[in-house]
Amino acid sequence: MAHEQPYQALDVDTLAQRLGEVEEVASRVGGNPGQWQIREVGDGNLNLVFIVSGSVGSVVVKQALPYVRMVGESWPLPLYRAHFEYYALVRQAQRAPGIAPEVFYFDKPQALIVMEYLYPHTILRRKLISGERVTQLGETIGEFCARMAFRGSELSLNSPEKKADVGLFSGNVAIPAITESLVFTDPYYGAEMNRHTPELSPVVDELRRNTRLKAKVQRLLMKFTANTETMLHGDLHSGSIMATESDVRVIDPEFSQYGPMAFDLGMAVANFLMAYFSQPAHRQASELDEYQAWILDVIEACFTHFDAEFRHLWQTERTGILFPKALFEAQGNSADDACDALLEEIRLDALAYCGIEMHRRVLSLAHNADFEEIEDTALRAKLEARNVLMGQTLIMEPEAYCDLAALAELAKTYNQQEVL
Ligand code: SR1
Ligand code: MG
Repeated sequence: MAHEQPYQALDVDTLAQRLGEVEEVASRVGGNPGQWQIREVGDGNLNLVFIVSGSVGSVVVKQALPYVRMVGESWPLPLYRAHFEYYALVRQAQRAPGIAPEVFYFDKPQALIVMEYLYPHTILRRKLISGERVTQLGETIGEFCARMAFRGSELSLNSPEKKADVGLFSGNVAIPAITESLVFTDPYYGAEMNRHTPELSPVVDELRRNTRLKAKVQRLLMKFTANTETMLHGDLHSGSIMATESDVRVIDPEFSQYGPMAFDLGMAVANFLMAYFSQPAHRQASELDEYQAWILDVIEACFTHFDAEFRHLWQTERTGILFPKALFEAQGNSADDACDALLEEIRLDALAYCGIEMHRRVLSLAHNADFEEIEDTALRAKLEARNVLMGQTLIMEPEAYCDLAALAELAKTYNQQEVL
């Protein structure tokens, strides 16, 4: 059996033989494993991903590699990250049912997870680059973030259970370290693995001279490292979302950790904004305005549905030690103002995390295809500059853009700005 063997990376030639006897896999794929069609489709930064198809159906097999795939063996990365991805998938299924792929089989020593093949879903980032619309995109992501934020916190969970889970996830030390450096620190100085579009240099140099900005980002990093409010997805970019025209799913929670409630929301919105700013390179003038307006609607829906779902859960599922009903409703006091104040704080932090994610995707190691696929580097730099400057504004003065109309206006203003 595969799980009794020492770790070995799978490949298209060995997968059927190694997983063909695993009942949970064989029954879902069907037929003779020797005749399974197997494709390696991993285009992410870290892992192997196979689609395995047979006479009954298809599954996805995801296996961690003991190093960072996009860099190579010179950057080792512990296999145990797959355990945490599995734990996160199980918790997502409980806390926000129907969004994460269903897990069929997990093999800890092999660091592999066999899960639902999402079809005909495709990666959201590709859809946004090619100008497709997805119904209920912002609504679904906003609700997902709210459910995960609320139900993974001590607003809802019982305290011993939540504290034990924080203890469990604190074993995942390698993965947060990547976020701490690549997201929060490297963009703001000439770190070794950084790269950016050469023509963007004047904007980058100025950004890196902004000491107040760096200090603000480090304060947010303090919050990120010290605050274990809820279980995060941890890497909620548009490559971690798959969709059809009308169905939205969230994949790849291997960067999961306990952290601030605002983080996933901010990261998702940043990726919508990067899609927005990159559009002039991907759309004909005739469809550009309408498509960009749609992306701004997605962002608004994401925030408003986060708030609406969070308020709903506040009313209906507030069973933890935080803001107990005994202290409010049972005393004849409404807890609504307390909820509003918390939501305002979450939005402020989400806007600042959003700004940081907008920076790291053009200044640090792992870039977004939205900008990266723009071949004309002068045009790419011009669009990236708008994105970088809006990110800076969001980090420096998030209070000015809590109002969603003001946020949309800010994006439109930068979208018109000739920076380079
Ligand atoms: C070395 S890993 C680089 C990035 O890929 C993942 O998707 C995360 O976003 C991480 O920061
Ligand atoms: Mg990923």
